[in-house]
Amino acid sequence: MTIEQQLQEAITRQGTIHLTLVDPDSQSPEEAADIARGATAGGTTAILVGGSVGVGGRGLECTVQEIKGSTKVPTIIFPSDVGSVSIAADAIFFLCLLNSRNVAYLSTNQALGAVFIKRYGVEPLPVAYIIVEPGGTVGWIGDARLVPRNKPEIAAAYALAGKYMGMRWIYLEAGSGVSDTVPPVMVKAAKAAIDDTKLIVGGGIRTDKQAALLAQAGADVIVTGTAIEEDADIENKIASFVRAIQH
Ligand code: 1GP
Repeated sequence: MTIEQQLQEAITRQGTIHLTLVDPDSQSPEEAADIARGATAGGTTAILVGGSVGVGGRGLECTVQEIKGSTKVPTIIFPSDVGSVSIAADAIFFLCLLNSRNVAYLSTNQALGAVFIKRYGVEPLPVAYIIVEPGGTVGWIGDARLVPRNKPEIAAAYALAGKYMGMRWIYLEAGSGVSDTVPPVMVKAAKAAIDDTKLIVGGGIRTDKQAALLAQAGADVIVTGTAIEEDADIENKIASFVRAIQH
């Protein structure tokens, strides 16, 4: 079974699934492996590895290898550009940043990375990436024309465009560590537009309540990173997210 099929199946089983984001720039590879171990015990479905700044090279490869040695769930690259691709990973979010002004994030990095991931057998998952205010670091680096928080219909239009371009996953991103998540009403509008295409939501999710509201609004996948970095009891923190979003 492909990684994509595994995720799809987990969504069918659990309603909404949780993915844990590990930023290789935030800790040592061994500490990253501890996070992955705790997250797996807590019931996360996969580990995403990525970050906007300082990700690449040997540090990234070592982090992916340590994580892979510590968990049975898939390890998926969440890239910022072609430099953050690891050949040790199981799969990669093959992102197109739909609301970027910069062709590098629309197709150039993708062209440079495609040959590489084919050669090393990393499974690509086609993801339309849409950045919403406040957008955080990724909004700035990705040169995104941020979707205004009070314009759910714009997010829905981008989400539908992503679906019609053939992406099987649509990702609404508010930015890592930001103070406000994507508004639930925006998630609801995007999900209504794309029907059975899967919707991923991340950025600023710190509490079970926030995660539950986003799941109820239509998120198929909830991503958290910062909340886990900030909590000493990773297993329990993830377990409570997983409980909150199941339906
Ligand atoms: C993934 O960028 C997010 O979409 C992660 O955000 O670090 O705020 O959980 P947090």
